[in-house]
Amino acid sequence: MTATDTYLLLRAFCDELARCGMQHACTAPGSRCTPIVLSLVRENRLRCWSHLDERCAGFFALGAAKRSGRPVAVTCTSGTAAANLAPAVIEAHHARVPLIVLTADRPPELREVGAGQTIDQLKLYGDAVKWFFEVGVDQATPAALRFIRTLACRAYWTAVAGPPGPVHLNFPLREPLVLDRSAPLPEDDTGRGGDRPYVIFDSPAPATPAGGTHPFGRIVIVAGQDRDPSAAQELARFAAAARIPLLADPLSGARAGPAAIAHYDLLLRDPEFAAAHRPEFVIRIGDLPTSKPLRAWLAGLHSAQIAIDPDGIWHDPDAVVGMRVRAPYRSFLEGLAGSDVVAAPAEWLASWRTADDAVASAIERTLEGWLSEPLVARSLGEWLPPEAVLYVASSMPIRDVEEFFSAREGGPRVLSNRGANGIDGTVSSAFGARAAARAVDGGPVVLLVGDVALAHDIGGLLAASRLGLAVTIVLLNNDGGGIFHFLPVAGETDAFEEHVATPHGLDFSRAAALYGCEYRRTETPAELRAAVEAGVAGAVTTIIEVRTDREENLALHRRVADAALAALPHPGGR
Ligand SMILES: Cc1ncc(C[n+]2csc(CCOP(=O)(O)OP(=O)(O)O)c2C)c(N)n1
Ligand SMILES: [Mg+2]
Repeated sequence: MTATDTYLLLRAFCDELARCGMQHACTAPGSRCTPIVLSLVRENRLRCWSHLDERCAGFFALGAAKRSGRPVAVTCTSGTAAANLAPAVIEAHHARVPLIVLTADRPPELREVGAGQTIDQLKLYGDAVKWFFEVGVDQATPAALRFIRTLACRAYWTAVAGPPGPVHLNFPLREPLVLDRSAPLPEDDTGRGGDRPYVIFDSPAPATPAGGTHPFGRIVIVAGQDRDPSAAQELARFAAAARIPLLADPLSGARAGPAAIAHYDLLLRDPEFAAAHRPEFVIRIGDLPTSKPLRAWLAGLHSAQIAIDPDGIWHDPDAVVGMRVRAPYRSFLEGLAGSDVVAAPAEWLASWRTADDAVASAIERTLEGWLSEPLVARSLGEWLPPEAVLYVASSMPIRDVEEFFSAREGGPRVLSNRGANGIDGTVSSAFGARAAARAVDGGPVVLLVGDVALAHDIGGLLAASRLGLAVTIVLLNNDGGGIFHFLPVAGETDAFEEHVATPHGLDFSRAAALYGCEYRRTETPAELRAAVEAGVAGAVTTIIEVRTDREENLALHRRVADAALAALPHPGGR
């Protein structure tokens, strides 16, 4: 096996990835990965994004794959470099995001003999990948070229089909790792004509589901994160036409229209409301929303519950779902719309609607005037245009978006790493979404992030200057993990501040300076709006900091919940 063989095979491999539809790849530097990096970079149909840090590279690829809906390749060298991709691979597994991980490795004769930068990379990511394959790179015979072309297609289609997810190919590579410049790569005519992939993968459209009981009477739809935002508008229209309350997480894209119940998280904290609005039938679409009151309410219902998911995934922590439909929900809705389903009684939706509107007014009144964490989340939902992506960090940002976003036609697309709920890699994911957005529709990307999450992935900011990508970062800086004040651990005062809340005192304007970003500090809603509008219209990454106080934030959330409760009608008195 010579360098020519290695490069011939890898060129065919990358050619097939591009033919299948891949647009983006991420690289990280090293010696052993040189042939893979160079082959990806030299494939003109791929846009290769260079990273210093493999953890950032992995999350950047994840964000790009989420935004584009297509697999993204990520490569790195051997050793702990490959281990640094693990968090992104795990998130991709849980969130069903197609990634193709290409790790370089030592050849067999250099394993377990003390060679440098060598660890056991076989099945390194365990069950978090859909498929692992050790690629025996050999002589580039026509048979081997056909094999590697098939392998690339198999990796691509495996990542997208069924539940999408990550696949891992490990490439043992022998020196020399660069080509002899005097010998150009020979032609290779093993590819198919017409730029077609070597293997086309066809999965038949799923049949419209049959069997089970048709939904009836007092129905609610609960819509969580879904991969197909285009179907969300249809869902909102369907719910409105059928007068079905639509409890839609902003991650579903369906929090819009007259049936959208935006504030279910607050409504369902009222035991009287929750009891009086028990449905006869629940249709669950996409992932389960984060809201604890919603989850608890669903768990305590005795209604029929049906879950619709394109992959038939078994998400049901409380074991209450009685029927699973494996189909995109669009085809389920078509089936329902064409059936003799009787629309829910008019007063059913009206009662939800009145309550939701009352809570919305209570929120407005309570948040008015000053810049708080909930107001920032709510305002971004109202200000951002439909072509924008709002990438939301885990912890309080995603909860505030779920609790406070109002229903709106044409709001931003909301993305978040909710597969494993990590606060890691958030900055890199947002930059990845920005990279893919440029190819999709050019819309801006805004990141809503807490200070600990930003500090955790501060290296992700390097993408701003190195890769020329602009993300508007709205930083909620409460100097620590504000979320923990909502938990019983907040009472453990001997260790809480130092070991749980973890204040750090970081001055993020210095991080902005280090990474070549703009920086603004805003104190009022008007200032924030001006800064966000300037940020999304501009071509540079800006960190817009809003300082808040963790204790005050807890108190404000309680005041909003009290105001919401007081705004709801309580016929029996309270
Ligand atoms: C990788 C990872 N480590 C730790 C956690 C646990 N965790 C959840 S929220 C949080 C604090 C986040 O703080 P910040 O980003 O400032 O948001 P805030 O809670 O203030 O809204 C931590 C450490 C996690 N989810 N993921
Ligand atoms: Mg914080």
